[in-house]
This record gives sequence, structure tokens and C-alpha cells, in this order.
Amino acid sequence: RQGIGLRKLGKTADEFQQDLLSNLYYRRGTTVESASARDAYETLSLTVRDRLAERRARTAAAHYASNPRWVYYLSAEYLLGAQLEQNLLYSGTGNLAAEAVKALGFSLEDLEDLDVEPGLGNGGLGRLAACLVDSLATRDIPAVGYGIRYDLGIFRQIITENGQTELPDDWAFQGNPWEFPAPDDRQTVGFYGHTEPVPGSPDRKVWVPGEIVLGEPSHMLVPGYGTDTVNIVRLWSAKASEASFDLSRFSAGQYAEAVQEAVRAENISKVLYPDDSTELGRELRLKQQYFLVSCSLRDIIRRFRLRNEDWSEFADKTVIQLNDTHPTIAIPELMRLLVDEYELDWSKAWEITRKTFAYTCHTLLPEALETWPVRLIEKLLPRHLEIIYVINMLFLREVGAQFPGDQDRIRRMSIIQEEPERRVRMAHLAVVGTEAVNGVAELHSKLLRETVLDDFADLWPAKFQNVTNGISPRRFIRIANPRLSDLITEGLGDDSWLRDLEKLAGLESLIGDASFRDRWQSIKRANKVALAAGDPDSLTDVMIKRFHEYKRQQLKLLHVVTLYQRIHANPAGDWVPRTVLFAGKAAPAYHAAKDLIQLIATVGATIAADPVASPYLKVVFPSNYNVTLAEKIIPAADLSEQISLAGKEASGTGNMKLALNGAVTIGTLDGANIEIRARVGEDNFFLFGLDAYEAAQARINGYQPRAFYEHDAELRAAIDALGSGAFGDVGHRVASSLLGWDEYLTLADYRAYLDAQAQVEEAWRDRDRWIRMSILNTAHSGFFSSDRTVADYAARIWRVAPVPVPHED
Ligand code: 26Q
Repeated sequence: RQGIGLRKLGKTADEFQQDLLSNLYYRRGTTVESASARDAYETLSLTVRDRLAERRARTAAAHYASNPRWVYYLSAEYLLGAQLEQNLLYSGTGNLAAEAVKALGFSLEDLEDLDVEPGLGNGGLGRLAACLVDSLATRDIPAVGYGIRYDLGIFRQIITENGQTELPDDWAFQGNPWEFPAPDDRQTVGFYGHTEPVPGSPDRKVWVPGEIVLGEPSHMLVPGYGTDTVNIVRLWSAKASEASFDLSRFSAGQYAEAVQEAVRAENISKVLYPDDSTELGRELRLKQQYFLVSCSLRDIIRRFRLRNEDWSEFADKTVIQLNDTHPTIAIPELMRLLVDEYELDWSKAWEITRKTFAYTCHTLLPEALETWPVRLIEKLLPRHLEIIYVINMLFLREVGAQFPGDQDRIRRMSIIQEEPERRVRMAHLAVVGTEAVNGVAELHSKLLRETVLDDFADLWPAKFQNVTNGISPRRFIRIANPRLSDLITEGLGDDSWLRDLEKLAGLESLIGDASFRDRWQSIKRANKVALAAGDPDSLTDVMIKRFHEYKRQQLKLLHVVTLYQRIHANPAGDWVPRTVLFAGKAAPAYHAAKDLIQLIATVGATIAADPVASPYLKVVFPSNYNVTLAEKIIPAADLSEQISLAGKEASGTGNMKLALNGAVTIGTLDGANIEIRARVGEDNFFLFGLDAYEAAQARINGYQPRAFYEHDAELRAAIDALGSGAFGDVGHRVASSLLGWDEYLTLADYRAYLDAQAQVEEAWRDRDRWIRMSILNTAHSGFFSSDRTVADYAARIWRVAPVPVPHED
């Protein structure tokens, strides 16, 4: 096929226009005269996608030619965010596109509003996956992200005074112009059934599944910024096989029964589980996990075999990163494939498996550590349970050899938990079956070694590492905050900071420039005007994250109630006007979190209706927090609330996004807050509260929330107000939960938090001081680029090198 080449895509405005028109006619099947905004959106998306597809083809060719070591990121969740604006930026076609759509009678902004974000994740973990694949491409690392193409993403949330209601998120209802279906790469996945011995091969078994489901992949393009690399995220969709449609039942008029099996199969990728911390032990969730793993591993092996023959090379060419324990069933699955299907010796297979995987842990909460009932795994994945037993037996033998006679240690470390029912501890399996384990911030990695995984860190100290999380500067400042990005580019002389975020440190030398400071402040104000959440001259105080008791939205609420009461006690006081913005979703089954949402909405409405307090205090709670909404809120924030109980938030990444956009943090010594404070400087961070050791000690010392209630009149007044009946049953429930047990030591940190908020107000009143703090936060956030995170993984865990993609021609 030599000499056959691709027609070059247009580079001038005219040519881009021509490409757009031809897509409108020949791919969308409509005409200029009758094109709707949706037609224009779909057509523009295809035109932009074409530019990336061309880079993708060159990337694939470069990767094939170099037969490199690959990074495979396995994640049950991706929160990729809206695609159009990102792909315009990464393909460098923003201006061409704006002109071309204008000629059609549309504005780019109108079309961007039609771009729906695929909400295929819950929160931090899903968005981290998206930032990492962005940075992998930006760093020219050969990588594929594997995930599930849920038909319904994270629910759409509506906030009223009755709290949160959930609606299904049929995100691809009108199609998704960004994805490429690849039905030829479909895989077959088995479930249930039984195993049979293989005569003469004691390690091998034949698994005869009782149910077969097809996995159909489609992929989204993941361009790098400032490079020609375009990687992919490959998402699997469950499809029934032809055989699961029962034609004889259909012919007999049993229509529902005829499709029952097919519906069951396709339910696997129907909906994202909206829980982000507690495990419900649902069979369908485990099916989702195995579905992802089985399809992805077969795809990885298929790709390996395109260029390699010898299994001894597999672990040199492949590293598979497990995004938390959700895809950990990949460890016994790879063993099964190698031992049962490819007939490798157990010990050879185990060596390959261990070398291939690495595991990232994202939590410390004991209730968030995944365990699955042995009975469920036995039923759904009988062969995998057998393999897990062998892995465990060999592992415990090793522990026994290291620590002779230490039965308690063996019980603690076993992959199988015995009481109160037998369960598989996925985190133990993940540590045993991988070469590297990492936490997501310094403190988190340290606490992992000292608490939940301490026995494993004793056994294998070198396995445990830290890789502090990061965020994509393209999405979270360049796209979210174009005004500030332009000012930074002007201040630093060019936009190379977008690929080398530590360059932001250069802003420090502009702090003395009064006109620079003025412009900085005007931009923050303009962003607040655009957000339209409250008075742009008020202190915009934001708490945006999933609702969870450990994150302590309830502490922020107590602060709001106290401010309200103070204003009432002294209406003529010199109050700092504040707009308090909450946004975030609660898991539908997490009643305490949903109560808190309702209470915040109700208190907010009470304040809004109050003529005394409302000039100074406003609470807003926009519905449906997602990546798109985050991009609007973050640039407008003055104050970033990062007030989790120390030792509970593994890292946080919203904290990084807000600091990068010049918000000043009020926070505890938790997660990445510690590293943010170390970099932006103690004077530019409002610290308060117990540290992780004090918090752990408080409970041991018999923490009594009531003692704090009784000794602090303002705290008492705030809790009494919530529990008074004025806010109904929810107020009661929240107040009594705080007074009764207060799992996350809210009352213990209340006074310190209010004192820190008083310091915030003092700093805010000195506007020049505040602006300097704001600039310093941005200037010293460079470390938190996900490009740095990926460089850390590449050097210390993956040991991969970039493969540059040659430019066109
Ligand atoms: C597990 C089993 C069954 C159902 C659901 C789940 C599940 C799903 C999602 C468990 C946890 C999650 C998500 C966790 C998460 O988002 N963790 C956050 O990860 C961020 C990135 O590392 C950190 O910054 C946050 O601190 C951490 O809370």
C-alpha cells in the first residue's frame, strides 16, 4: 500500500470551513440552510475529532514501530469532562472553529453548551483517572486507559428545600460524537458455572461458565497538550450474545421471558454505582468489575501478541495500574489466563503477574476497604476463588517463614477474612499480587504504612511508595479560567507554563507590581460576576466535593449558623459580606449525607428570607455538581474549604484546583493540604484543628462531644438552633448525631475553625494582603500538576520512557 496517502486536513480558516461543510452534508446528512444548533455541534465535533484522529493514526504507527513498554490504567471510573472545548484547545483549532460556526450563524459558546460531559465516575478517583490519562499523553507515554461505558452515569442531582433528588443521567441519549466504536475488538466474558480438573496438570483447571456476555469496546481520543501524541481511553459496553435471545419463547408469545437473559447481560454496564465509600456487596457491582477486567486483560494480551511472542517478555512490555481495588480481580484473572489457557507453570505465571501489576490505594476509611463474600465469588467466579486460595496459601507460607509461630499476624494478613463471615479482602490481594503499592499524598502513604497496611509494610518495606496526586493545568486553569491564564501568559512572557507548571513560580516577582495585582483582582471579580452566585464583592467561600461526614460539611454549616446568629445579635456590626457556596452529591443510600444537604438548603433559604442577615450572608447550593460546574465555580472562589478530619481525606484534588486558581485555603493537616501549605507558605494558608495523631488519640481518650457543647456558648446556640424544630426532622437528626457520637470530631474542631475564619476575615479586609496571598497560592501550585504526578509514576513505579510521535510530514 505504499504511495497511498491521506488528504491533508485544512489548516486555514477557509479549508476548515470546507471540511465542516462537507461533514455537515456527508456525515450529518443535512444542509447549511436547514442546520440546527445540534447539527452544527455534531458536525463541528466531527471536524475537530478528525484533526485528532489524524494524530492518533501517527501515534499508533509510532507506537507499533517502537514496540514500547506500555502503561495500562485500569479504572472503574473516568470523569473526562466536556470534550469540545478541550479538543479545540489541544488541536489548536479554536479560532478556526469560531469563525466557521459563525458563518453558519452560531456561536462557539452556544455549541459548547450542547456538549454533554460523560459522568462515568463519582468524584476524586474518577477525575484523577482523567487527569492522569491527559498527562500520560502530554508526556508521550504509550498508554491506554480501560474503563466501563456506563449507559447511565452519575445521577443528575436536583437540590430543593427537600434536599437532593436523583434523576438518571442518560448522557449519550443524543449520541456521542467523540467516541469510536470498535466492534471487531469485542471480547467474550464468562460468569458462574463450575471448574473441572485437567488430568495430569494439577495446577490447571477448565472453567465452564454458566453465562456468557459480550464486551464491545469503543474509545475516546485522549490528546496530549503541545505534542502529537493521541492516546485512547477504551470503554467496554456489555452486549448479549445472539444465543441469549430465546426465539422459541418469543414465538410462543412470551416476549418478556424471551429477552430476559439478554437484558440481564446488558445490565452489567447499565449504570454506575453512585457510592464512593461504602461497599454494599452487590453481585452486579462485582460483575461490573470482572467484566472490565476480563475484557481489558484479553485486549492487553491481544495487543502484546501483535509484536511479541514470548511470555517471558510480557512483564517487560506491560505495566497495569489498578485504580484502587475495584479492578483487583485482574490478579487472579491474569493467573487464570496464564495457567489455564496459556499453560504456563504456576510459579512462572505468578512471577509475571506480580511484576505486571501496581496498585494505588485511595482511602484510609476502614468501611471503604473492599471485601467480597467468599460465597459470592465462589458462585460468580468459581475458578478465581480457587486461584485466590492458592495465592493465599503460598503467601501465608511466606509470612509463616518470616515470622515463625506468629498466628495472629497470619490471621491479620490473610487474604481471607474469617469473621463474622468469610470474605475476600481485596486490598490484601492487591498488595500481595503487585510490585508496587502507593498512597496518593505524603500523609496518606505514611498512614497506610503505619495503620491499615502496617503488617505488609513490615514484610515488604520497599513495595510501599507515595505518589502525590495532581490535576491537569489545561482543564483546571487554561480552560476553566481563560482570563487568569491570559494574564499569567502575559506576565511570564509565554504559555510554556501549561506544560511546565513549576514556571508559575515566576509570578512571585510580579507581586510588587500594583497594576498586576489590580488586574489579578479584577479577573477574580469578573469570574464571580460570570458565576452569578452572589455579590461579586463578597468573600466567595466554597466547599465543593462529595458529601461525606468525614469531609465535614456539617462543620461549615455550624459556622454559617454562628455567623447568622452573630449578625442577628448585632445588626449594625461591621460584617464581612460572604457568599457561601456548597456543591456536591451524596450517595443516594447515605442518609446522613442527604440530611445534611437538605439542612444546608433549608438554612440557606431561611437566611435568604431574613432581611437582617441577608445583606451579609448568603448560602447558595447549585444543583448537579460535576466537572463542567466545577470549571465555573473554581475560578470565582476566594476561599477554599478543606476541612476534613485529619487522617481521613487521602489526598483531595479540589484543594489543588482551587489553590491553582488563586483561592486561599482554610484547612486541616489532612491529605495534600499539608503539601499545599508547605509550598504556598504558612502565611498564605489558614490552618486549624487537630492533626491526625491527635484525632486518633481523642477517640481513645473517650471523646465527649457534649463537653464541647456545654463549654462553648456559641457552639451550643448553633446546635440548639438546628435542633430547635425550626428546621424540622433533619435539623433534629443532624444535631443529635453531633451530640451523640460525632464520629468525625466536628465539635472538637469547631472553636479552632471559627478562630481561623476570624483570621480569614482580618486578611480579607486588608485587600492588598489578600491579593498577594492569592497570587502566591497560584505561583506555588506548580507541583500539583498531574504532569508531575505522571512523571513520578513513570520514574518510580512504571519505569517507562516517552515515545515521541513525529510531526506531520
Ligand atoms: C467500591 C465498591 C463498590 C461500590 C463503590 C465503590 C467505590 C467507588 C468509588 C469506592 C470508592 C470510590 C471513590 C473514591 C474516591 O474518589 N476517593 C478519592 O480519591 C481521590 C483521588 O486519589 C482522593 O483525592 C480523595 O481523597 C479520595 O477520597
